[in-house]
Amino acid sequence: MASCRSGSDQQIRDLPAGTYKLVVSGRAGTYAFNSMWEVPAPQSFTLAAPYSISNGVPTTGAGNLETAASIDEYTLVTTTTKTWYMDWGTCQNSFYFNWELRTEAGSKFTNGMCNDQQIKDLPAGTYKLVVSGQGGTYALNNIS
Ligand SMILES: [Ca+2]
Repeated sequence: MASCRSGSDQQIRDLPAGTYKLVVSGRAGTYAFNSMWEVPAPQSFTLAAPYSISNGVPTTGAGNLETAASIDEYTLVTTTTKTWYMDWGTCQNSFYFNWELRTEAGSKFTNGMCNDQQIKDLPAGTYKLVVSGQGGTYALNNIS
């Protein structure tokens, strides 16, 4: 069903219930299979101005990607079109840290990593900030 490249983690989506056999083959040598676990459902939060996030803020589970496959989703509402500045704080595993700002309809408005960024001319509306990565805590000091 699925195969892996050397050392790369992988998600298997929508695996039907059943009995499976994991078959390992390749060139001679040792290998390690660290673990296999169920991907947690995304956690959802609501952000209010000044839209800051840190471990446990605004509520438990925020600011923390508990596993390498965790996703945190933040809903925020803006009332006027303006340019926003996203001031990201420390992100563990920042090399793999990603965020995406989606419109209410679910399409991507912009995205980025753990670097401060301006979002130009964001129209008023309801948005979802979706955060993913390889696990660890992160902080968004504010969006202003
Ligand atoms: Ca979380």
